[in-house]
Amino acid sequence: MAMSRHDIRSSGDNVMACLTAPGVAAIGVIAVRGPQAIPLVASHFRPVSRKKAASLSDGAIAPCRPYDDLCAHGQALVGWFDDGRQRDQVVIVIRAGHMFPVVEIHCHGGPAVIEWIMNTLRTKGIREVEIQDWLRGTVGDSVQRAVLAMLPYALTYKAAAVLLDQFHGAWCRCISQIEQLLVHAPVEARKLVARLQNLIPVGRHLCFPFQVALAGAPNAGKSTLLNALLGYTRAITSPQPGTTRDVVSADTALEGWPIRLLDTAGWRKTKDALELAGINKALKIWSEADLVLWLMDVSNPPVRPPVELNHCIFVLTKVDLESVWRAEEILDEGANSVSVSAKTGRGLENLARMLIQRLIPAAPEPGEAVPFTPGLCSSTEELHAVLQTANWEAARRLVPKLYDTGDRLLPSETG
Ligand SMILES: Nc1nc2c(ncn2[C@@H]2O[C@H](COP(=O)(O)OP(=O)(O)O)[C@@H](O)[C@H]2O)c(=O)[nH]1
Ligand SMILES: [Mg+2]
Repeated sequence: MAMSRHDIRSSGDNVMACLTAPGVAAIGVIAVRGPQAIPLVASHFRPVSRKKAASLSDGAIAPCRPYDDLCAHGQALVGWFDDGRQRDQVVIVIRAGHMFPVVEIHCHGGPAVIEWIMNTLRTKGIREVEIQDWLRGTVGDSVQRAVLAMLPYALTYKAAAVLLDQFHGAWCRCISQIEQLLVHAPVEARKLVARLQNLIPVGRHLCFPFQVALAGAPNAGKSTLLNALLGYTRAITSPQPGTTRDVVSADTALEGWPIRLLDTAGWRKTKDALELAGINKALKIWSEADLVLWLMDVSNPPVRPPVELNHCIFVLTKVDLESVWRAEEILDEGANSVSVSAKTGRGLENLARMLIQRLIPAAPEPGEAVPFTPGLCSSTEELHAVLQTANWEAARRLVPKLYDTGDRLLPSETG
């Protein structure tokens, strides 16, 4: 049972957390922290003598002086975790922590060994805590803590790079600059906050993909385009059936940003109950998506969307076939459109580029500050709105909120 956040902060308890993900793995890491962490772990640790460390496979056990050894901070010690009946080869690493030292037990992975070691430590009164609470006790800087909690969920290398930039100070430097500018040059501060505001779409999709719905009449070419886009990006993750049998989703990356493609039911006027259910589901997905690709088959009479779509690109499909209509006759002037053939691949690169431009009008530069948690995104929006009214005093009062990453760090789907 994990402790509540309140407990870990208010007490000098001995606590532990498994730092590695549950599941099958060669190595697992259990970390213990607290005033008694070293002697409690030491009571189950049998080190290999330094002389014999080279011949670890002998199973040699050194005369036991583990406590002294463990007290030599910063060391890695090779030996066994031993409960008197069973033992596992481990490496113990001691690191200086925030207030208390941290003892890491690097053991064999997989749920069984980890659970056995953690159970043994539980009998010593060491209590398990959630990873976020663990970080609260070991990493002093709240922005760095938030990054560490999110990093395992980063969906692409670019997303991870953005998070690491914030870990290395990009966010805090930017906020302190805004703070200073608000005193001497508030108009400049407003420009910086406007830039942060533009980066919110990126910040909201580091651990959660942009949702792009494929929509249009039956036979418009939706499923074929989905496959072509996945093939084009060469990053197929297995398409999974959605909650209804007519929504298929697949995750991919376009230009390094995480994208979820949603293939929705073909739209047409119908009285068939089953088909209507699929269409109603599709309508909901279109309204919630970050972007809808409305597909129109150029080789058949055009079918326009039945509802107003806020974020939409018109995709003229099957352009390898003879067209029976022309875009300028059908689409409003200024409508975003692109012609593709999923069969020949023509236009796919253009479509991918246009799609990313629409989703991410502003991409961060390396090392740039990005509001990277839901809390920081909403505080940025709030500050941006106040700065638009030129109320500098109110803006100054809001700045401390931009150091608070908030508690909810991940969208519920991944969290
Ligand atoms: N010539 C040609 N045929 C296509 C293209 N894209 C799809 N099709 C064909 O159009 C039909 C319907 O495609 P499909 O992707 O199943 O449409 P959906 O109902 O919108 O998912 C299939 O026979 C596809 O092979 C294309 O770019 N060129
Ligand atoms: Mg289909």
